[in-house]
Amino acid sequence: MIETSRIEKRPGIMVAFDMEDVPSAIRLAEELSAADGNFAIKIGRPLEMQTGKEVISKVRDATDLPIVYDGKIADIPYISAKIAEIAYGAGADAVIMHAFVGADVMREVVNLGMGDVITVIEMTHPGSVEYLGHFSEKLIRKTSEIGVDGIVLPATRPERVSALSGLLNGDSDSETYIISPGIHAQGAEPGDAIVNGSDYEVVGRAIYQSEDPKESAEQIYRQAISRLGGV
Ligand code: FNU
Repeated sequence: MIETSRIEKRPGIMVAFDMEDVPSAIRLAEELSAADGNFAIKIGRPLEMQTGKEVISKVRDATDLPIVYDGKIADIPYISAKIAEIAYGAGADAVIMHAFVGADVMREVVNLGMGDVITVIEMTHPGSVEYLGHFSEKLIRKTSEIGVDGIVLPATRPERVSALSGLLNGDSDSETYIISPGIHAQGAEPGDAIVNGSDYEVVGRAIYQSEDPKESAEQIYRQAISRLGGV
């Protein structure tokens, strides 16, 4: 089945919705729809746990921006696909799952054909490379083979974004987009990942905890894009 991704492979900001207050999430979704820049929304577990899948539907009703459900799915194939199916059914365009759980789990979720699949290759925190660091190259090759739509690489380690995105982009036809958390609250600066080959920088606290989240999102977008030069 050929499906068109709603998440375009071009530089942008994916705003992490980890606030625990549903009305403020809906408000920010509405505001971001009118914001200047390329934005997507990522709904994390702290927000999801407030109401369950309904919050995905409520955000869906509030905006046309792409919505990613960040459940970091990591279970057996049947359960992983079930979680993904519920998230897509509620209105998510994409789900985030772990790659380390294995090719069988990734295939099961991809084969649903209900939306994008984004796999976590390497995380932003130091412990991510403590045990699994050596597997990132292997995981990228496997995800490319399976045909996932997007991957997660850490803005906190720009040199890894550069090296690992190079593996993906070695295949010049690659449509796989890269999303990179770690901006501000975890120490990276806007643009650190994008200049190294990432497409979306994921930003949570620096936006939703700021006084004017829409303005902060637009400002971070401008800062990241300006580092590409001449845009
Ligand atoms: P902020 N996130 C992350 N690191 O931070 N999905 C990863 O390696 C990863 C993620 C998410 O620090 C995290 O769950 F795979 O407040 C949170 O939603 O800007 C967001 O990215 C970062 O939030």
